[in-house]
Amino acid sequence: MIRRIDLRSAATGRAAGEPFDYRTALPRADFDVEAAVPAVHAITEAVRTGGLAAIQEMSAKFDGVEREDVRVAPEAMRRALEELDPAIRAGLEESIARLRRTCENELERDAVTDLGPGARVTHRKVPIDRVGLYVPGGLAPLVSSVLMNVVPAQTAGVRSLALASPPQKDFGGEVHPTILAACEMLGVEEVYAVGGAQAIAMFAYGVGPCERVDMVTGPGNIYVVTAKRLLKGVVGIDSEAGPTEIAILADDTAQAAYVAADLVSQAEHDPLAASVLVTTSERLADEVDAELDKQVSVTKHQERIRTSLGGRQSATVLVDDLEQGLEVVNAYGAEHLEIHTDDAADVAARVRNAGAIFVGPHAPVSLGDYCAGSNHVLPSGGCACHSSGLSVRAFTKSVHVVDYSREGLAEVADHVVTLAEAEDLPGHGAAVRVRFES
Ligand code: HSO
Ligand code: ZN
Repeated sequence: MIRRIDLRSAATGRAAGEPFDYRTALPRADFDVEAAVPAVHAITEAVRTGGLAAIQEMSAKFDGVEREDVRVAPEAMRRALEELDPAIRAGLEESIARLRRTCENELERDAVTDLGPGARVTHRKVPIDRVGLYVPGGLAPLVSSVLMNVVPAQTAGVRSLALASPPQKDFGGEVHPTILAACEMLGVEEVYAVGGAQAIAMFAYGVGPCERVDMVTGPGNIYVVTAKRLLKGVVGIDSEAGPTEIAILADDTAQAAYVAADLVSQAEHDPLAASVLVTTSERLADEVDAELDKQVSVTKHQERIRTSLGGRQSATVLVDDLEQGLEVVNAYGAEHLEIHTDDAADVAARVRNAGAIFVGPHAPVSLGDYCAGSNHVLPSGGCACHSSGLSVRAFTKSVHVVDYSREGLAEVADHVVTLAEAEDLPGHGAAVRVRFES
């Protein structure tokens, strides 16, 4: 079901330490944002010029829903929470409580640096004023993504939060009730029944009842991701989250049944999802193959799981040793990386590139998806090599505050004048000198 790539030196003829292009050996799924640009540009432009009427037209066309008022009424939100299954509520509460604890602990203080008498620079942390959160719809709406966006935003101190999610035909044109219930639990009052690229444009331009936001966050399909790319600049964005990915680095101490279950768990999201096992053990690779056959045949979303595991983006990769395994996973930069090895914590400490790292046999990605206290909105498509997942920091910006007295300025005045002259910008130097002319 899953293809095998043998990168051991006996197979490649490559000596240890010789450079190798692991990124080419491990291709990503086709998630062609460029190809979606013309269609998405037409949508965002229609929203910019046509306003609310354009959004309503698109909801009718794409979601089969006609709504006069795109904002969800407070009664609908209250009702959704009243009718929420108590077990789901308990799960959401636990998830929120754990996330809050990690978020509060991650809050960064202002950094104050005294550089001499009367010379102080403060790196002040400031929450973003207004944020728009996008939550995808569909038959299984990702209610957990509401928490993953809202909790760090609230902890960061974001003053104004709006949320958009597609109107659901099956729920009378309303946003999915579980999403509404989660919003009500979290105190998010401004919710729009608007989906897709049109929701991102509504946030970016401020359309109809929705005032423009400063930043848009949250996952979405190719149209949502493309809209975020097109509108970046008009509005801030978190990351361009593509199809989900799991990589597992394992040696022969790993349990095949756990490894297979975790590969299946992320393949369940999307036919384009990537599941990659990197292992030093051929025996484990064979056992995982057998487990995958067994587990996939009894799982619910078999069709998309088979497509995902059988796709070019998924593979079992054989490596000589953990050294090479680490080279592979660092080059790949998976959204989620599990470590199933002896001394898993030591191995994990040597990983530089991953959206989130799950250490040992009892930290499956699905724990992180719901209840670990970590965030599940993570960089995919190799972006973990330069970007981070969502956290309090994503909802915070910083500003340098420069606070110098006459004495502090005097200390560096000559240097400023010299450097300004070196750049042939004498006006810059003069702006300092004028302060010392009697
Ligand atoms: N694994 C997904 C998040 C998610 N899983 C939501 C279940 N619900 C991307 O990190
Ligand atoms: Zn998941």
